[in-house]
Amino acid sequence: MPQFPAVQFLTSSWQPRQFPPDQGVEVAFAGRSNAGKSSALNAITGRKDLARTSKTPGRTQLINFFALNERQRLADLPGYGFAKVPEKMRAHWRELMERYVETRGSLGGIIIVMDSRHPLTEFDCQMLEWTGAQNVPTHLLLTKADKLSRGESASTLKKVRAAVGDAATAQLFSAVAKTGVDEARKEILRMLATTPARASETEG
Ligand SMILES: Nc1nc2c(ncn2[C@@H]2O[C@H](COP(=O)(O)OP(=O)(O)O)[C@@H](O)[C@H]2O)c(=O)[nH]1
Ligand SMILES: [Mg+2]
Repeated sequence: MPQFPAVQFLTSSWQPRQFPPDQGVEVAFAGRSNAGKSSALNAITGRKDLARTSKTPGRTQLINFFALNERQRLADLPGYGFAKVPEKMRAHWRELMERYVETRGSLGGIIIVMDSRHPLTEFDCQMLEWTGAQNVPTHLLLTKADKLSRGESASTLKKVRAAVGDAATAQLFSAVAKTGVDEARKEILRMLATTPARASETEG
């Protein structure tokens, strides 16, 4: 399995003006709370505790940025879909995410992490709407695939691919069984090697 380049924590941002400079290229991870986003990030980067896994979802409303080098970053977007969170926090989440996807010129792609047993929730579809509207390349990780039989996971992948069409690519993944890690790394590195379509507008 090829190694992923070493990543370093950069900063946490509660609002857009705290984001690191909008230069180079960034790949962001999104996902409903508890989908397995932190576990996926850790498996992909090969770091046990890069992103904290949690049993109390929806507490963090920050975007965490990690640097691979001076030009390439990963962003861990706050989880969404938390039923017990106050409306005020939900509104903050919505505004932060929408602003991020709409204005981040260095955004080279988004990975949407979904529990393969419950794919394409309302929140995933909202993300797909934002990335589609901004033409941000989108890749879906159907994680916790170890919880499904081979047949079930194959049919889930087929259904999800049919549902999203050209809007996103999709793959099966498991942080526990470490399946799909190579495929995910390749996709992320491919996104990080691009020049985001909107980058030229913000960079000299
Ligand atoms: N079986 C299985 N459990 C997983 C997998 N990924 C995450 N989990 C579990 O799902 C729960 C939520 O995971 P976490 O990574 O914190 O999700 P996040 O809220 O999306 O960041 C935790 O109990 C994890 O141990 C996986 O691939 N397989
Ligand atoms: Mg998490």
